[in-house]
Formats: sequence, structure tokens, C-alpha cells
Amino acid sequence: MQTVLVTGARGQIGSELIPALQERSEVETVVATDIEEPEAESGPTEKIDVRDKEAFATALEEYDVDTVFHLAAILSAKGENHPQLAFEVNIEGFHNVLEAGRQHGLERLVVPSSIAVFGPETPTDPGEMTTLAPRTIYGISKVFGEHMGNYYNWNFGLDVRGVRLPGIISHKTLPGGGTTDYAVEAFYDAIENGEYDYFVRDDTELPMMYMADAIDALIGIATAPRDSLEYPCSYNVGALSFTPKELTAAIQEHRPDFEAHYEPDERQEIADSWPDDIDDSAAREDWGWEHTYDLESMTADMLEHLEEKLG
Ligand code: VAH
Repeated sequence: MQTVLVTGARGQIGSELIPALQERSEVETVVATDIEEPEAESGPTEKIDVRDKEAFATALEEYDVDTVFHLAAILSAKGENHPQLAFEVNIEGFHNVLEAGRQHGLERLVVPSSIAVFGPETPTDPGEMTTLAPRTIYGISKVFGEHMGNYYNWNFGLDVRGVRLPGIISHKTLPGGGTTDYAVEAFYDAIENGEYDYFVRDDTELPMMYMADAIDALIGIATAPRDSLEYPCSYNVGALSFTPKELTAAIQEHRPDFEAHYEPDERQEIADSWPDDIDDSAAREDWGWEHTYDLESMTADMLEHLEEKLG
């Protein structure tokens, strides 16, 4: 990884992946791209819409990119309100990235998948090879991404890799349009309002992960020896699973007056289609995945940073 291009640079993951990549000794340049021009933070920036294949291909050539982290996507909840947009960005956009990467001779393409690939028929505590019948266009696009990543590797030798990320929690950049956004919004509202209205039931358990661990997972899969990877595009990576009730209790350990209310909306159906927990033993065995943060340490770190950020 010498010259890296990141799509979705302004997003929840991109805004923290880029500085993590820039800290790595082997990385010389990180080109930050997004549909709106990213803030110039010690590296080149480009305004690129992944639906524009030519613009993306031109950036690969102009910067002689060897590695792409493709993060640009419409998330689950927003995708259900704008399915055509999600199809264009997540499916056609990813195909553009694959084709441009193939033609450019990209060394490595890292694209996160998601637990959204699972559906109601997926057995509990699923591994990598299981029933994938997602009920969202976002989940369908991630199944497409996993299979197309494998296809481009088998047929064109393009080294595509990915991990199925759970809901990601962070304090730097708000997520947008995700079903798991409640797990971030609750922290902001606990500080700013002292209360939060969750949009899912209090017993809705979902796999989650703190951003620092998600960054480790993405860089871990990106740098793992290829021949150690049995599921290069589809590894489950887990950290913790919790319900809104458990999150509320963890926040109340620090803010006893925090009040939670539960008013499920249409996102409850999406959350109910995903598993409570996942089996990530393959990632831990094949390439040494391990997480650091649990609910208590994540909650303490989130509140500490947000109290500083929100003043
Ligand atoms: C979403 N945060 O809610 C994303 C993620 C597993 C959930 O893919 O759509």
C-alpha cells in the first residue's frame, strides 16, 4: 500500500480510515475522494461520484493508485427510501470501481461488506457460508459486492477483499442513513438533551463495533497474506452485541439522569431481519482478527470525546 485512494472519504468510516492509513509507514499518499470535495487534510482530494466511471478511472491513472478502499455507499435505511439511488451507487458504482481497477491493474481493492447481507432465513450466529437473503437493497448490494469481488479475483486476478462490518459507533463523524444510527445518536442526545428516543425496541440486539476496531479490521484484511484468506470478501468480524436497553444502562453508569424512550419506526423491520450475533472465529483464526472495545470501554470513550466535542 503506497498510493491509496479512498471513496466515501467524508463519511463515518472514511473520515477516520484516512488518518489511520496516513500514519502507516508504507503509505506515501492517500487520495481522499467523495461526491462532495473532501476537506484537504494532508493529502490530495478529488470530487468523484462513483457513478462516473471515467472520473474514477482517471483518478486511478493520475495518481497511479495501487490500493483502493471503496467506502462510498447508500446505507440500509436511506436505501429503502431511495432504492434506485442505492442501486446506482452501491451496485453500478461498485461495478465501475471493479472495472476501472481491473483495467488500471490495481494491486488491491478493499470494500466493506456488512451484516446486512444476512436475512430472516439466516441461521442464528451465522458463519461466512450461510443463507444470504437480505431484505434491503443495501444488503442485496453487499451480497453482490461479495460475489463480484470473488468473481473479479477468480477471473481477472484482481485482489478484492472485504469484511462484514456490524453497526459502527464513533464520535468523529455522524453516520447517515443507517439502521444502527441509534447507537450513535443516543450518545449525542445523552449529552445534549439528557434523553433519547430510540427508533427500535429496547430488546433489539444487534452486532456492533467501535470505530477503532473497525479500522483495525479494514487494515487487517487489507494487509493479510492473500493465501491465508479462505473468504477474502466475506469475513464476519464481531466485537460486541447489545440492546438499546443495555446501551442505556451503560450510558447511565456515567450519566444517571439519562432517560430513554423507545418508539420503533420502519427501521425496526430492517433490524429484525439481521442476526443478534455472528460467528467471527474464521477471521480470528485465518488472519488474527481481534477486537479491543467492549460496551463499557466504548461508552466511556464515546462520552469522554463527545463531552469535549460538544462542549
Ligand atoms: C447500516 N450502519 O445501518 C450500517 C450497517 C450493519 C449496519 O451496515 O446500514
